Amino acid sequence: MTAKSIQQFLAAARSAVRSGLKSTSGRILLVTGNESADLDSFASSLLFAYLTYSHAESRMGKLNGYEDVIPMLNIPREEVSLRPELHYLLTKLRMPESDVICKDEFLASIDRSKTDKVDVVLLDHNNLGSELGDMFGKNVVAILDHHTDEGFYKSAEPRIIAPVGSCTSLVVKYFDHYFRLGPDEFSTSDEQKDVAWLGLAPILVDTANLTSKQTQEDIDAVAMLVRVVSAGIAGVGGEKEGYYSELMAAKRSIDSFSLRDILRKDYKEWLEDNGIRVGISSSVKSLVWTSKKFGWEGVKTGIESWANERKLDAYIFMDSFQDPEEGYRRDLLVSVCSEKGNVRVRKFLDSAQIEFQLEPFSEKDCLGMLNNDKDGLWCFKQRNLKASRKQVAPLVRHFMQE
Ligand SMILES: [Mn+2]
Repeated sequence: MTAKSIQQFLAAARSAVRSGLKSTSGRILLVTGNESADLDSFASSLLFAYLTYSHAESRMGKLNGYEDVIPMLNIPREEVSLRPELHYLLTKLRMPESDVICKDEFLASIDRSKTDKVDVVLLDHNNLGSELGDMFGKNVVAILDHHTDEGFYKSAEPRIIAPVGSCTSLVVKYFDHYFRLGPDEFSTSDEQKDVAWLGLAPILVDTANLTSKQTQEDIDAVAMLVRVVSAGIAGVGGEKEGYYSELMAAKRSIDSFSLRDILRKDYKEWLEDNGIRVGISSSVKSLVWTSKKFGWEGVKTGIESWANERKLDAYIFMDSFQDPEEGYRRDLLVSVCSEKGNVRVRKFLDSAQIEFQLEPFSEKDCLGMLNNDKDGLWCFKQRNLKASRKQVAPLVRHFMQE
């Protein structure tokens, strides 16, 4: 692999995967984000892969000597179209969507009997999922993440797990020698600018343009990246805001999606040791919007068939959106999907009602979405606005593990 710009790097990795990683004799470094494959997972893994690859010599023996460094999107190819914000970002960066390497393509390219040739870097998660975990769980060599530490892969180096707004901020900090401009540096190359735009996207989206969940690391990373993208350009200032609104508009443009697409678009699932399986979808459109579009009966049936398809014991749908009257809002739908899930979900609800300040829908909002104890299906307005899936998942998993 030889490449200079990040576009060339991705194209070279893609072509190595196309021609078959089976045939490479050297070692392979797989760099992957989590299965939601959101902008943070995409950008953090691509940035980490590119900067590791292009700075291999200068990192003093860390993570070098790999024949191929492969950034991988942790979803099958057919799910890429569910991410309009990714499409927007790729277009802005002049990267063909077909250059992105998806999980099914990577797995088809390697020799599955020689998985010890592959080392893995985890970005934006710290526990490799079941299928990849079985294959590469022993080979995790580095982790940068901002989820709850599940305590695996203790020998990974670096192993940085910190509660920042966006995992990408950790990558920017880790490679700050690439992004930090000296006091006398007033210009940056177009290559560097593209890399900085890539880094900015998830940090702005995850922190709502530095207004929510941002930590000092996110603020520092944005400041550093903005200096890179605006270096040498006179009279700038507004691009960050424009970029953020375009990313958000792209992310919300899911009007043509089917309900199944909405449920699987930003979805995470956990299989506990006791065999209990729980899934959580996040949506950028409200439960009321979804219910208006598909009808409440349609939503219920859709959830039921998704739960059947995924063999779930419990299912949660979370939304976050701007309400014209109430401002930023969140809702939580909780559903029992099996006998085994029943007691556990109810125990979770007892805790969740307090922890996440859940409030039943009022008659005027509910569009038939009445809580139904008999069906094991409940909808709430979530008044604790800080609790995203990062907080909801550990709590529901705690009760599923019992
Ligand atoms: Mn993330």
